Amino acid sequence: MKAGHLIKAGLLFVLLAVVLAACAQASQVVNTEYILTPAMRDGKFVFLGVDGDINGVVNPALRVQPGERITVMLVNSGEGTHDIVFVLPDGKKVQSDAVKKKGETVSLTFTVPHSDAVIKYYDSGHEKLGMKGVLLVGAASDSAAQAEPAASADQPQKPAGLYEKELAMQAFQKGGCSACHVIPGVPGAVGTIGPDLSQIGQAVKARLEKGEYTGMAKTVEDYLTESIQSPDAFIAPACPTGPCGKGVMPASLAQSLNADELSAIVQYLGALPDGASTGAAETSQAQTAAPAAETPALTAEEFDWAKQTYFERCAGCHGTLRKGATGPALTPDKTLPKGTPGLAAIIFNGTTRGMPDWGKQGVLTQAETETMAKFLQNEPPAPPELSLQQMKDSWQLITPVNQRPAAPQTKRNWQNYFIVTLRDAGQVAIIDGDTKEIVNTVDSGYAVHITRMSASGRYAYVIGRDGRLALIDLWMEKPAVVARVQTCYDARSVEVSKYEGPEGDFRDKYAVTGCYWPPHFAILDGQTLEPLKVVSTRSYTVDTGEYHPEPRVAAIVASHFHPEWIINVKESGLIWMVNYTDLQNLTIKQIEASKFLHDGGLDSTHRYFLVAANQSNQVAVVDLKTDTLTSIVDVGKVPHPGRGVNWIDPQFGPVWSTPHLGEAAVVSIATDPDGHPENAWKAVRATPLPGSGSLFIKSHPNSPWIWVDMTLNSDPALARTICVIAKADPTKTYKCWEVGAYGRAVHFEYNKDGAEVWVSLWGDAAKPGETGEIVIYDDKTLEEKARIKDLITPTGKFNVYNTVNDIY
Ligand code: DHE
Repeated sequence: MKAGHLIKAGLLFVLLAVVLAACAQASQVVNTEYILTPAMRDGKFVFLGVDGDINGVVNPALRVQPGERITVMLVNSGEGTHDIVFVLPDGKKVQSDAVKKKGETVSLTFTVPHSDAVIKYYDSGHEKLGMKGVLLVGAASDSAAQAEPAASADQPQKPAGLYEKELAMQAFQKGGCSACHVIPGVPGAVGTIGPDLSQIGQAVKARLEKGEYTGMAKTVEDYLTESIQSPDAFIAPACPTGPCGKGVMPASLAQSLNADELSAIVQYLGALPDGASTGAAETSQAQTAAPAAETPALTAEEFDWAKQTYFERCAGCHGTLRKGATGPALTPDKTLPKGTPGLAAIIFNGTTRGMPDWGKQGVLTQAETETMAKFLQNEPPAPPELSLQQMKDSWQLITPVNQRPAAPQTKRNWQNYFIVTLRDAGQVAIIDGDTKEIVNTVDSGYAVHITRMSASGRYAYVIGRDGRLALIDLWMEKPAVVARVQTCYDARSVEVSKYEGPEGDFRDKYAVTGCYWPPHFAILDGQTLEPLKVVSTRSYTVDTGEYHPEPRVAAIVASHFHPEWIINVKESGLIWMVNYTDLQNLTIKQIEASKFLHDGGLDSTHRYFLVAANQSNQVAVVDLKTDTLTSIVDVGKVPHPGRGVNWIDPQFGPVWSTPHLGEAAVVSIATDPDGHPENAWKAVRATPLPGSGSLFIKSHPNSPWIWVDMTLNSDPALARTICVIAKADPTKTYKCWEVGAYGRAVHFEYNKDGAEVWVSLWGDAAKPGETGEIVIYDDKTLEEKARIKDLITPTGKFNVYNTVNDIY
């Protein structure tokens, strides 16, 4: 039996079963049955009749007698979502459920009117694209159907005077295609999410001839139409950053285009590579024919939701004023040309350069991604400033210094405590590294970011994304918050004064917070958190000297060579050496480095500080003894070291390494100008990883391993996979494995003696049993030792001893 016959036999069998079931329930007998299936004809989606006298007929006219009961079955023989709707003469609609997968069937049974009538039927998602026909009751004739108007009000005709290519330009613009694809001749079409379409016409022809294509189309036009209407019918093999994935191209795109626009796009792409609009006249026409779309409107409620969600999810990478940093700028000049569908596609699917797939993760729905896309095309609202007085007003001294213990009250080994961020709970857990018991859980700021310890280790400083800082006294029997303050509305970093030497003893004296908004840092009393001074970081960029209204404070690290903090100002690319000996006469030395400074750490001697300039794909090195720039080293795409890792490479000597968000590799920079001058400050080795999306790396001087995650990889299995690299053979990973069956593996920390490694499995706060856990490994054997379960989205873990002593 031929495949077609098999399908038909199967369809009839299913139909019979459905009809029998319907008969059993219905009081009336079904007189007429039809089977329809979606198909592609001449570049359009249609209903195709199956069996009987409508077999093979496109959008067949179905016939019934007045008052009859009819069953229509819809079989999804391809991909894409379809349904069928009948509009009865009284305006009532009879609509089937949707069929979403190949082979899925649905049927409708209803009674037609008792007099002659013409009843329209259509697919609710594909009517405009050609899926429509009529059901003729009694003597009603086809001519009524054929007399349908050529285009309805919501299906505009090609605007008068617009040529095919201009129409295609307008359609590309409307569909937001340039956000994801390279399309020659289309202004701004340099996207890297979807396949490069430069040669698409030719490529499709070859694909159809070779037989590697699996969709329903037979011609280049049908293939291209199908790829827009049913994007997952065939997944192109290669996207710019790896294999293309299912669900990336938005299935809703076809609905935003009318039939002429769709056809114009198909004709344009089908003619590539030869038919691109390359002529200057055409291009300029195209540019004028594709004016920036109108700013989409939002209701006040949508705007407030988007503003809050943007702050919570997006501002960290794109900036409060959306000027761009870790992520690209999102000002209306950049977002309007992409349009709502293009932006929504990126927000839903993410990118391999580190943009999370908010839709796929289930954080945002399709409708929410569209609301966010609209918000991004509006001017960013400017948030308020925060004065020193306002900081003072927020300050709460819960336990004054003289009421705190004079010596540790606890018998526990408090220097082996881990302060663990419970991100979505807005809390930190203080976990005893010896017994693995949770000693206490305390409230801190919203979406807690990092913890740093005072130089003595006694105090933990916990900063939330909302700029709220909590001070925890670890000497208490049950460690508790002894002071709180808010110094920013949006923050990522906190550090303490650690210097002790000829220039004074500043241990446990000051704390400093680094703010994203307002762009400033604030100096506080280290024991009480009383705000003492605020300094704005607004200034000019290192490259073009352009004024930047929002240069945010990224990593802050305390120098051991001078009483100074190294304050990394992200957007300006300046590293500020802030000397804290005299706050009234503050001295700041500005070192010109590279834009988009983010996170970094010290080398093993603590003399050099290495910081990722992430969107510059560089690492800047500063000599903390001389307070001068040592070098700027090119590394891979979007380095993200955390504090990095120090180890001895068998070939190149002492090195510091970083993984990357945008590249599947750990890159090592030689850090020993005295012992290995020929290699110093060069990227000497790249160790390949199975995937990109790494956030953190960690090692310990006693360990033979380097541990690395791939937290933001879009493949869920890789996102929960960690790898170790053997220091003895750093040419490849030694072993990679999945830490759990859900979530994302993120961030490592050693216990005090370097025998154990703690890894977070970052889950979903809304899913009991999968909220997250910490998995503890024996560092020698790599065997799992324990799991601390049911933690709410655990992320960073900071061991008191290792944090005080900058061990990584
Ligand atoms: Fe972080 C460090 C900024 C997202 C967990 N993160 C840092 C530092 C900065 C920073 C500037 C260095 C602080 C220092 O050393 O003083 N982080 C940002 C962002 O701007 C970004 C990209 C986006 C955002 O919206 O916040 C961001 N960070 C995250 C996360 O999504 C992580 C994984 C979980 C979370 O907190 O939401 C996360 N960041 C961390 C951790 C550190 C960190 C655990 C400290 C690493 C260490 O070992 O020192």
